[in-house]
Amino acid sequence: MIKPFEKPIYVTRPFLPPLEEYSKGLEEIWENKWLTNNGPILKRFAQNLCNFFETDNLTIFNNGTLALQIALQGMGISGEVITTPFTFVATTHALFWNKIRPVFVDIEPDYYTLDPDKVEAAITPWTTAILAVHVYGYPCKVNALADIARRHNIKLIYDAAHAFGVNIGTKPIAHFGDLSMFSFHATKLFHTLEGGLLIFKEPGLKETFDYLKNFGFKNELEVVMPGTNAKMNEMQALMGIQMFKYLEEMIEERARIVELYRQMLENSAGIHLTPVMPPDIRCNHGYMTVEVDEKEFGMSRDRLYEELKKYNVFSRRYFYPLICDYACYRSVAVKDPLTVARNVANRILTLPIYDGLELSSVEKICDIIHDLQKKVVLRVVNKS
Ligand code: T4K
Repeated sequence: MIKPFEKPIYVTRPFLPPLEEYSKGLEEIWENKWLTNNGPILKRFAQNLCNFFETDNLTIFNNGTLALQIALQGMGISGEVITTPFTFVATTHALFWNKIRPVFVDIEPDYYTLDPDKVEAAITPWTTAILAVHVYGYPCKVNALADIARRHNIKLIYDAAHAFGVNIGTKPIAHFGDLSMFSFHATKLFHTLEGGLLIFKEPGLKETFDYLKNFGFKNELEVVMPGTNAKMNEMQALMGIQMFKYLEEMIEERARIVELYRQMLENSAGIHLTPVMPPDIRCNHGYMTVEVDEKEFGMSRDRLYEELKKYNVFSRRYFYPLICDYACYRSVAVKDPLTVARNVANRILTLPIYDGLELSSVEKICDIIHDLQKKVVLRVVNKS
């Protein structure tokens, strides 16, 4: 009989630097009395990001959603955009806020990213861009998508909210496509409490994005476009600077957690793991996903999700339902049957993974999953 965890085990917990370290950094803010509006700490954080991504073509925001909205607006994207229904709802909201029609197409079954064949089939004269998502930090099929975008002369935009620290070969994932958006929300591997980042190919976009995030101000007297307020403040930027120090360590710790989950779950009937990533991909292990096959496992994903709660384990069904099934998007016409996306959304479960999650807790979560399955099998045997 496995006892529930004494304290809740959430799907994620934010990493926090030692309190003394963050407090020390706060002293500078108290000294400066400069809290937001492109302060000195934000400028330093921006420089750190430029070094990390080896580009000057970036700008920082107060969250990823506004960053993506501003990206679409600043790039003049309009008409139809081909995108995935298997993502966090903010991806589609950013299109909606720009009065762009989302065209949902299916994903591929291994890593749940847009299926390039489906993308190509959905292009119409109104298509202006592809908005693909490196969901869970699993890279999209970047070469195939780039080829489609080039041949059809449309933009390729990545929602890379989950993909900070992911490399393809020797290149950071932001190197691919016309633009990438990263989220620095508290639930992300690399966070600034809340925050977002755009990295782009076209250097001229920086000025536009910087205007758009600061009300459109060019200087004290000139407003050159109807912008909004999407600026990051100094306390967020301070967190970002301090996160860099721990990034490698965090990714390594998560890799150990993923390895243990994989070892313990790989032979479990009805629990399907994503294939191991090709060796040229450097993962960030932001999420730990499994698919639950109801017939093989003996219990539905939803039931497993509920049963785990009884043990104080709070997994999540990222990303269920599909975006096109939310009330606010049901009126969007969807031509693709979305067969893979529907199947995955009904089976996917994201298990706890975060800095500080003990390996013994991971073992226990896997033991609970095995135990729940044994109980179902026993019940079936006893009935027959
Ligand atoms: N695109 C994609 C693909 C995204 O996934 C997201 C955000 C965006 C765009 C938009 O980026 P942002 O505008 O957020 O920068 C969470 C996050 O709020 C959201 O940022 C994230 N994706 C999404 C996948 O997950 P919820 O509603 O599931 O979060 P919540 O509050 O239920 O938190 C999950 C668990 O994390 C909690 O059970 C406990 C733990 N937690 C959470 C917070 C906020 C903590 O321990 N401490 C905390 O401060 O959406």
